[in-house]
Amino acid sequence: MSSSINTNFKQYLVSTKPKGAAIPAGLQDLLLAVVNTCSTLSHEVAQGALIGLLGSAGSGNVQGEVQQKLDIIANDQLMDGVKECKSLAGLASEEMELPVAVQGTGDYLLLFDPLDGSSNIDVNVSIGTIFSILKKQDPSAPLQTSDFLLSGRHQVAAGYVVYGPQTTMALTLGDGVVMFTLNKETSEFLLIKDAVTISPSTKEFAINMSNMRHWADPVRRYVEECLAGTTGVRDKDFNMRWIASMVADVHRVLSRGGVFMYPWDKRDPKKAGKLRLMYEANPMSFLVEQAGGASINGTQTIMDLQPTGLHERVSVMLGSKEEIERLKQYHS
Ligand code: AHM
Ligand code: MG
Repeated sequence: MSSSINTNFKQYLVSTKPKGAAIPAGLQDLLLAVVNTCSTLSHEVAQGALIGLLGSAGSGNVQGEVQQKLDIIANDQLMDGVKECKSLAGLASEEMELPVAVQGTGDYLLLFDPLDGSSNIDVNVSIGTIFSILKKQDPSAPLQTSDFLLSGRHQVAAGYVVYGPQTTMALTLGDGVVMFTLNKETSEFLLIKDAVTISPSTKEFAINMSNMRHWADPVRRYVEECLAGTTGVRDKDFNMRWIASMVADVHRVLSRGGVFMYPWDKRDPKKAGKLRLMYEANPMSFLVEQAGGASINGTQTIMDLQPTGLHERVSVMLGSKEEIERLKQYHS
């Protein structure tokens, strides 16, 4: 990749050659449609109460979670923004029970969490959109749910847009990670970082500590050792952060290293975790791996998991490689 800082997103798509090959025109179209929609969403998120966007929608989604107005608005806008894309065969969203066929004969499948960090919308804390793109194995066959059930290794692109003090996108096309920031005056995403890398070691971790009593022993051991700092086996003091928007927590990990965990816990032993494999864990794992980090569910690499359902949940531990290796060792 050889794009210069301030290249806009469209210029980047045309000029970059991941693994030496130009990005197929159909994939460029789809990425542009997603990113243009996120630009519109960013302007709306910034208006919040002024345009009546805050508060609950009074409905629930397929996961039994209460939907916020913005969850539904973001979902509808993303569907609308990509529906004319000729290269898109179908899409699936965290907010909808079933996938939707789009052109029927396109090559690509789009999965998204339209508005990640829903609990932060009304308190003006960073939220975001996460997306993952797969190649449909048989473009001519009618769309089925099973078309989407491919491991994370099949992703051809993944990214997120975080709506924070700045609106910033991280993207991978399988050859490193780049970041763009939205110029709100021109509505253009401009390249700000090429070759994003996560340092292998860190002194920062992120987990919802209020769940501590429910954790499995390896997670408890890991966090207790971090908390012991220089008085314990780690012999260094750790800092803790928890934004409760995966998109913002992972953005911090990509920006300055760290570990992010939302592990399986004992509250509901049958539930694999809180986060969704297809809409959250896979795209974030692709970004993290491409930036030199690692991502596991405790014992297995997330991107190697064979999905069994569109809305499947998974235990997630991702970030700086040395820490993830340590967590894996504690689980073995
Ligand atoms: P959402 O997609 O409904 O917003 O839920 C996922 C979010 C993640 O962004 C975040 O890591 C987690 O839920 C926060 O959970 P908690 O409220 O337990 O801290
Ligand atoms: Mg989410």
